[in-house]
Amino acid sequence: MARSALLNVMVQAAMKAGRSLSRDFGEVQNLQVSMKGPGDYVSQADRKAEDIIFAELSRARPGYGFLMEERGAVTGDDDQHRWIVDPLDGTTNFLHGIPIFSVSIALERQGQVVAGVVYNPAMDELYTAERGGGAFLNDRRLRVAARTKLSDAVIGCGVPHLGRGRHGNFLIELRNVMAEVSGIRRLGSAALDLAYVAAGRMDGFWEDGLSAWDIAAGLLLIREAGGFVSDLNGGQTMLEKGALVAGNEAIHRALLKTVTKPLKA
Ligand code: 2AM
Ligand code: CA
Repeated sequence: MARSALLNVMVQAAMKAGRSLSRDFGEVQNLQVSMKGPGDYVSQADRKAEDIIFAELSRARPGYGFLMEERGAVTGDDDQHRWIVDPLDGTTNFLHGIPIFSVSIALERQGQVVAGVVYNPAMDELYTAERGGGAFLNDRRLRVAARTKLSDAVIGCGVPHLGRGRHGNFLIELRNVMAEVSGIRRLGSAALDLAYVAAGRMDGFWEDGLSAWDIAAGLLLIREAGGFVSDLNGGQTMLEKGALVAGNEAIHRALLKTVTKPLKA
């Protein structure tokens, strides 16, 4: 599969950061048993991965702006282009030695995501998409799953945790969804959740409380794999509001309706 020069730049950056994360992940597993625990080590791994991506992308495309999880917004001379980067999505998994984490890099051109890369270094799975060019897992073209009934569907979600709001809302959503579907999964990396929907591994996904860097690349993967994504009102504010529902056309429609169904007394 031939990749564009732009996508190559993104893939190189993601894989280089991924190699750094893989080395640190091995060490985190050794630190699990120590008294201090791996917390500080993980923050360092995260920052190191972000520094690698920042250096690689700045060198390849000087002037482009950035939105990064650790650095925040960095404006560049070129106001048409912005990288949206999460160097380590699935930090809690990484910290606990669970190999479900990823690097997520998206490129926005004039406010529209035109390219996206999600890389899981522990499984060496590289997801790529360019607007109009389809979505790929390594060299294989992706297509969202074809199941149309929620009763056959495996649906991913995020679960709010300590210090994050909306616990009550989430319980209502979960109660609505679990009554209708074949299974629910919670991977812990929103970028990978979206990649899994693009790959047809999960039939749909919903989550709230996310940031643009968690989802920018994954949204493009799903669209380029023929899927549908919206916010919880059926609109397109996912990057601004951090809430989304995804699936193929039928699952997206049914899941959106189910997630937002008012709770019966
Ligand atoms: P993170 O690992 O980069 O923090 C899990 O449901 C998803 O929520 C992950 O993609 C996770 O990204 C994201 N998330 C955003 N803010 C978070 C936070 N404060 N704590 C844990 N997960 C968070
Ligand atoms: Ca994240």
